[in-house]
Amino acid sequence: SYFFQTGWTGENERTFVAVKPDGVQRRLVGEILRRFEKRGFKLVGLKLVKASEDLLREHYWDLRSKPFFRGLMSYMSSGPIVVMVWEGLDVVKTARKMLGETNPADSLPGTIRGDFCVEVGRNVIHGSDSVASAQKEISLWFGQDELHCWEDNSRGWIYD
Ligand code: IDP
Ligand code: MG
Repeated sequence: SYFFQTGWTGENERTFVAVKPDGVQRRLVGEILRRFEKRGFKLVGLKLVKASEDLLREHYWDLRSKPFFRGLMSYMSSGPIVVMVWEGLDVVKTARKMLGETNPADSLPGTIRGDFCVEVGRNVIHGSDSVASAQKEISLWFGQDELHCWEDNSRGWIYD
């Protein structure tokens, strides 16, 4: 079906992850990619971008009335970010677990935020919070031609 081909369900669920400017500066891109790869998720989109204010405002639209919104905009536009799309079973929920809590102080060791940062305003990574947000964010940050379907040769060793 159309729904299945465009992939938002089962093994074809997708999520949007971004290494924020501090994560790029602190050379965490490889480490973060490695964690998602080794977990068994499939990389279907990846690029380094300098986000425009318009794009960031759209991305964080739900937070527009928060007191930290201006600071968040300047933080997120302070340097390039690495945006990626990962695919796999329950990837939205699992990615959020891998990231840790919004506030690094509440994030357990072993999570990305729990291992690599200390303050909420410099929490190194973004991950979609729901399948609906993931759909919105992927279409905001990626063109269709930038998302790649490929046959996973280790699929049978990752999925029963
Ligand atoms: P999330 O990134 O874990 O989904 P959200 O509540 O959606 O958390 O907030 C988006 C981003 O806004 C956070 O990742 C963080 O960078 C920033 N942020 C959230 N709360 C605060 C705050 O209290 N002070 C400063 N920045 C914040
Ligand atoms: Mg969020």
